[in-house]
Amino acid sequence: EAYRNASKHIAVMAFPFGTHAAPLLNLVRQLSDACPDALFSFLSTQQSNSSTFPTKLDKVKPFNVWDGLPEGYSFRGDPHEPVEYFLKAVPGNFTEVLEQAVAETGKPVDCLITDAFYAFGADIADELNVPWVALWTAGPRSLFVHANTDFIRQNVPDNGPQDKPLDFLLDFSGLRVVDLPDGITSGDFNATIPALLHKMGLALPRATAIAANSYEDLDNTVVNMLKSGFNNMYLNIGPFNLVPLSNAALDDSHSCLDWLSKREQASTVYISFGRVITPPPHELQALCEALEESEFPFIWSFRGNPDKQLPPGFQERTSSKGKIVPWAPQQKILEHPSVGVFVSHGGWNSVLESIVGGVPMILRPFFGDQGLNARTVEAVWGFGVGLEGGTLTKEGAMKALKVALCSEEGKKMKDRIGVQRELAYNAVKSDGSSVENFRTLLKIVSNGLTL
Ligand code: U2F
Repeated sequence: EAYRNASKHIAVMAFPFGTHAAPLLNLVRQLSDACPDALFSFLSTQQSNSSTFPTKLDKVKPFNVWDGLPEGYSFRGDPHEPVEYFLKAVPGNFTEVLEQAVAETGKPVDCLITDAFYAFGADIADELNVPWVALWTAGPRSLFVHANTDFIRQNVPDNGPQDKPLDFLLDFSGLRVVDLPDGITSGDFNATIPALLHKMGLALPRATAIAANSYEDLDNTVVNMLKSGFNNMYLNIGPFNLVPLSNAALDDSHSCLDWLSKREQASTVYISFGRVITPPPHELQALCEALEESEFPFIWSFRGNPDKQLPPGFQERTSSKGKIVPWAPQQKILEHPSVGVFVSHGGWNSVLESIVGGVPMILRPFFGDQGLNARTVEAVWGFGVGLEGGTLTKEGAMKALKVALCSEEGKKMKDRIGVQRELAYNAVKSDGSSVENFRTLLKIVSNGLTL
């Protein structure tokens, strides 16, 4: 019924893995609230839709696209495998269902919103003659290196030193070749994800607008370079963690907040390596030894089975000081006054949540943008510490914990992140830059404006 009275039909194509579809759906819900005469068709896999759609939404309708998995497929533990299959099925799986959505609604598409990963969004939007809006769910710096991959390759010699500074790029001199995502200057350029991101970088200048989960004052030089590369239509509309929280983000079924309230101010270590990563056994061992010996209280959101993967006896010996849980309300934890440091993989959402909580970081990056985020936090923004050699050792972890929790440098980090915290809050005030950028985005989406 709602469909018949709608004046606009906006199609949305989500990337159904990791922390991608949920922030896109949140954005769509905000756009829908601000533009009540529009209908949104949200295309993702059945699995992704069923976990991201909380309840039935009035003007946002989920459509399931094929996940690309061969018949009878069973997951064998490699998280990359379903992604590879899915990416073999795009864009055909999307365009097929898009036709269905148009037939069902009786309305042609007025605007296309996609995850920025989908370079094919440019072609589909061209064909339909509608604006293409892309959402980049990570930070500006990682987007910048994907948009400038060819230039970076020209400036980094093959097999050159990994510690070479990226000083041929403005405001990158604190970063090194080794901090770049795999597949920019090293690794297999033709592997699925590097090839996808390279294509994305080449296609994004064709987008009517690119929205991103950040704010103007964080990494301003890089933001300005992105704007000039993207026809001034690079729009920071974050941090998304300052908009209302999802149920998963509030899930405190293991009573972490209550536990934290019994700790002293800024005393506790929060540990999480994101939604997928468990560090290798020797690093888990090293971190456990560091925690046990340094005796700081800790909460650890652990992916995997702690009984099998942590050293024997560790949980019993630390039970008065530590709490290990399969899921934690991370944002709430980082905003809790008892938390003093965040041991993290450097995922973009974690960086933003640390900023909003005002908690300095210890970084152990693993893949993708994490190395870039980690090094930027440490060397450019100065509110976190890396680890010697880039991995967790007992001595390295103990040193980093002491720096963050009980040193002058730790206090300075806390001050610096406090400044960012304020800037982040300012960005989402009613006259803040992220809110203004959202209004610009809304005009494009609701009026079907093209460049
Ligand atoms: C991928 O990152 P992840 O999803 O692994 O990591 P984050 O970007 O840091 O996001 C993790 C989110 O999960 C939440 C946490 C973050 O919002 O608050 N969470 C929680 O609420 N409770 C828990 O116990 C554990 C996590 C990728 F690996 C990164 O490199 C990218 O930067 C990122 C964004 O594209 O996606």
